[in-house]
Amino acid sequence: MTGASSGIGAATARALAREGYAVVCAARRADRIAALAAEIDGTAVTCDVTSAESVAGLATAVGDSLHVLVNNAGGAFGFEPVEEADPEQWRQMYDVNVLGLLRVTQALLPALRASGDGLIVNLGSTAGRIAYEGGAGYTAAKHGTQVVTETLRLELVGEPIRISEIAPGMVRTDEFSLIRFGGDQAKADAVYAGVAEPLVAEDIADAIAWIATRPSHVNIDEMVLKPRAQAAQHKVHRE
Ligand code: 8X3
Repeated sequence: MTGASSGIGAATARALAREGYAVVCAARRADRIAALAAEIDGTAVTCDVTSAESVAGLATAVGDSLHVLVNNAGGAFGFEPVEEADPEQWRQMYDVNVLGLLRVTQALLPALRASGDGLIVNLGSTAGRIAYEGGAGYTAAKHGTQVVTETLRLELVGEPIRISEIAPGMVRTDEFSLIRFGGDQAKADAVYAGVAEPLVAEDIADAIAWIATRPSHVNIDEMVLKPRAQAAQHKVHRE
């Protein structure tokens, strides 16, 4: 479970623990994952998915066999139109959302294979299905997440590994929008303004736990989740 220190990652770690999994909580913030691991009787591994060395340490900690990999670490940085976008922010988004997934998947595939019944769940987004103004760097990265997931399913067919993508729409978490807007709380809050019930991290965790607990021959290719108030990316009911 990468990105386990907050939001969807932490909620999914809890949901999988409730299903009986021994969860390895991986993230950069050691104090947070230590507390989470203690709470769910899991293991904390400090890991930055943008570092090959750090990911190698995660693979060592995971060991020879792994049933479920959730590639959750990711995020959006910036909201500028293409004309003004910062290439460095785009590089960082590709690094964490796509290359991070690549590094972790490469490192853990042998253990998933060795388990005889592996599952990879990649956290995509509705941003991997559409375009929206100000979102090009993030949508490009999340389209990458989707395509890598599809490619992996083609390349690993015949092996005992299922591959799924979860694509959430509007999910209110403590950090996603705050990070995107560089810590500007007012801008982050405006994303959810008037929306009675955005999805919460537990809704996504619930879906991932459901995917993980289907019988081994059932591959949920992709699941798009949006709150009832969000009919489409730009079509959000606000009261
Ligand atoms: C988050 C969904 O709408 O901010 O992945 O792109 S959105």
